[in-house]
Amino acid sequence: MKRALITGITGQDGLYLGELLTAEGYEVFGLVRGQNNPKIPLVREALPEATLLFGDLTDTSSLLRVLERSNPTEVYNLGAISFVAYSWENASITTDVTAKGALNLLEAIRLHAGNNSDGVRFYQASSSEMFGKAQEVPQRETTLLWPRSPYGVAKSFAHHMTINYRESYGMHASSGILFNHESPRRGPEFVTRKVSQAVARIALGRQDSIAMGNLDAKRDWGFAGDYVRAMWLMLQQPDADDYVVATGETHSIRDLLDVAFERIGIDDWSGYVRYDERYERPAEVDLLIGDASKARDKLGWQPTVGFRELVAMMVDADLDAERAS
Ligand code: NAP
Ligand code: G4F
Repeated sequence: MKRALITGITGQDGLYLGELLTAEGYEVFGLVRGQNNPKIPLVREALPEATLLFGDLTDTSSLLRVLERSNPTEVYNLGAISFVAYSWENASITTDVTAKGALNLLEAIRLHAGNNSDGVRFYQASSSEMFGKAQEVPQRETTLLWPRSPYGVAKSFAHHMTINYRESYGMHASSGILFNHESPRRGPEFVTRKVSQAVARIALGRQDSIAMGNLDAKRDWGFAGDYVRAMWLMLQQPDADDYVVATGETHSIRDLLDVAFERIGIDDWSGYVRYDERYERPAEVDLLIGDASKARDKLGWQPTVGFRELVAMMVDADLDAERAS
């Protein structure tokens, strides 16, 4: 039986990946931090068969203990401080977790696996945020990295360290450069979920308006359930490599508002959206759009959920949740 260790199992992607790997017959282990993590019940409900092990990406000895206990054939490093806006306020902890945490895990795997470091396959959750001030449109695996946030810088370090461990030690270490992916499980701090929750509450008369920052930024948004399949496919390849995972379509925050409000029958949302400069960022990533042709050709991966369907799925899920509360 294949055994997978997932860091970040309490997050959006961790839950979808855990479900996929369980369906594929894996024994799933999840790294959970904190002495009383409030998301544990959520994980136990979604993944009743998974074994949760306590540890933290900033604590290498805890990672070694978790590796010994789980003895995984595949390790997926999804753990990170992942909210870009927060990373300016907390650049040092973002670096400790998102950058150095990946190094801690790579090093722990190398020590744990000894001469058999090729026997533990590793996935690093790299990000399109690394492209930052994008030097090419669309962005692909070879596009120069120009990160614009402490988070982007931290992810760039982890990305290069993953490549370095592959080249230095022959590790089967792959990096997925994933563009934004969303779902009803997305954290409410991210723009898609912030909008879907607010729109659901506006529809039910529970909220008057929504305060937003830059509406002109463009993102390549896909469905998280599709993207975790790409992670898994990368680790099933004979050789490790790096892949862009994206839909190849880009939309502005205005487009997101159009589709979300349309879903509740409102064509003109201007009276419901307030500008609030507190949501502006010190440096913005203006345009992300990915070229996933390598993932399509080598992994046979392609997205199944389009932008409109994704936004409708999120608004509908939040309407159901609001009605039930
Ligand atoms: P998420 O929902 O924010 O989940 C982040 C996870 O990291 C949570 O489980 C969190 O645990 C865990 N974590 C935070 N600090 C940790 C620490 N010190 N030690 C161990 N675990 C820690 O993120 P996501 O959307 O699922 O994304 C998964 C990964 O892909 C992240 O690395 C993210 O940066 C990257 N990524 C995401 C996207 C996207 O659009 N979603 C795109 C590209 C890359 P707690 O629950 O305890 O906080
Ligand atoms: O939803 P966001 O916070 O996501 P962002 O910054 O693109 O980062 C996400 O995707 C990355 C992949 O590219 C991941 F690596 C990262 O972990 C995360 O999952 O913001 C999207 C855009 C930004 O341009 C932001 O300025 O929305 C703009 N925005 C405008 N008003 C807002 C708001 N973002 C948020 N969160 N809240 C607002 O009120």
